[in-house]
Amino acid sequence: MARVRAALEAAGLEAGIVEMPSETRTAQQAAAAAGCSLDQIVKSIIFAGTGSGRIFLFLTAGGNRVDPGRASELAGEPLGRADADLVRRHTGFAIGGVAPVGHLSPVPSFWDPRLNDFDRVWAAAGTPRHVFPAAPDDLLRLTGARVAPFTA
Ligand code: 5CA
Repeated sequence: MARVRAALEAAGLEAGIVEMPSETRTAQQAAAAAGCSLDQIVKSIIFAGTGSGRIFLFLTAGGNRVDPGRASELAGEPLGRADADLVRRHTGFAIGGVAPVGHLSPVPSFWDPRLNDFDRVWAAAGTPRHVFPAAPDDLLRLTGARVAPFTA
């Protein structure tokens, strides 16, 4: 959570990280806790190159799913879902709390345009209980993600 706060503050964004009284491990739980629609939750889904082991971050609206074929095309190599160990090693976060920012090292990222349909979205802040709100454009800029459709 400290790395997420630092990343937000370094970008001049208000780090409005909220600890929820219930778990926010899934997008459904996060939406219920934040009182927003499912698609307003930014899922941070990590895929890895099946050969290279390189990782990629897909910032996905809560109700959408990453299409592995489209994701692989964007990455330029075949991708598969990263396992829990790989996710933790690269991001420093455990699945269920992976944040869009504050990773241990920079990761090439892609942005689901569905997220731009909202004034405000919510993302995990590094734990399965902490989330933060942001304007989609602010978060998009901060992640440096490429806007591209990659959902099924
Ligand atoms: N805190 C919530 C809302 S932001 C959250 O992190 N949601 S999430 O969608 O970004 O992260 C949970 C996702 O992790 C699940 O949708 C699932 O796609 C993925 N996941 C869950 N278990 C595993 C696993 N064992 N290996 C790889 N990915 C997993």
